[in-house]
Amino acid sequence: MHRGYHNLDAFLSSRDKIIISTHESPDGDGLGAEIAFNELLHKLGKDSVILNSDPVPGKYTFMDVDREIRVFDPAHPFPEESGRYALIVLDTNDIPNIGPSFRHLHNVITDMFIIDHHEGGKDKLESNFIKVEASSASEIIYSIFQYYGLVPSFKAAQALYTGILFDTGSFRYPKTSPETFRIISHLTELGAHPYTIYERIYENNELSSFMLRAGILASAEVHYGGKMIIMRLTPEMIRSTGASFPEGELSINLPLTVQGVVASVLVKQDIEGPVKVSMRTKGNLDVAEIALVNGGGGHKNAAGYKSSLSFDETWKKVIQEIGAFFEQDEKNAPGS
Ligand SMILES: [Mn+2]
Repeated sequence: MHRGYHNLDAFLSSRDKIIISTHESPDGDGLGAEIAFNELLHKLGKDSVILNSDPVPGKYTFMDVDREIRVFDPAHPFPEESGRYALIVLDTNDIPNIGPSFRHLHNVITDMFIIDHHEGGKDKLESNFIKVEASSASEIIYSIFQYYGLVPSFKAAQALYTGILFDTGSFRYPKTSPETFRIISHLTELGAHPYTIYERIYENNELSSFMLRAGILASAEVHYGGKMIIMRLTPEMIRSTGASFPEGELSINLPLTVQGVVASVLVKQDIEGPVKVSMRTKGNLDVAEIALVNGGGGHKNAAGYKSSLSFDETWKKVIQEIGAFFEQDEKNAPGS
């Protein structure tokens, strides 16, 4: 059995007040895992609350049936006496990635535990619950229900289904396993409705979001003989369309649908905040290394980091960094 179960059990055994959080710009997996985990903690008799740095994007509000996801507000600390709470972080092990709420909380919380499926947390494996083979944080949360002999309610089943659907790219990405389908089968039996959830997430876009994506796609530049496509998401694009930053971030997946493209890069910046780089690849092109060197994290085929350079400098640098991999690849190719 994965050591994460014992670690979590030991952590929970001496803590009754818990804040649950996830990364900033929360996605279907982070949010789904939070809603289900909050239910699980309540079933275990804990006093738990969900507190995020950013609001729930509109298309995910259907999951938050009881409006239990709170957004951090520096003027109104929540929960009161947050200093008596432990923090459990879901779907990231890159702690600054939790965002503004953490800069407040880390001074007051008693301690912290991580439940995650991303790479890059090697120093945290021993004492947390990090399972990089899992398709999603939601898949891990489902397994924790099983560990405690608990059954998710309809609300939690729908949240976990959404998390797994999102993080597997609708059951297509490499970590989609037979176990993923067993879990999905059970969640469907518990009432999660595949078409309803699909419609909510993928056929529910605002026109502003569509126009933002149109702008991002129009910014595409092709490099290295068609092996890489790089695009931009700028504060100006967000302002002029009225769409939100997370809605633009999803565009990164489109270049990989093109024949021969093995690397997709999105250089992005919200109206406020740092320049960020997201990278998606196919095959052996390991972008987790590039992310780690730059202080970020992620998986071999999906990683990112925050840049300390300007937008244009970051753009040039990441093109070179990806190019270095192609050069290395050619050197290693047989017969050369
Ligand atoms: Mn995830």
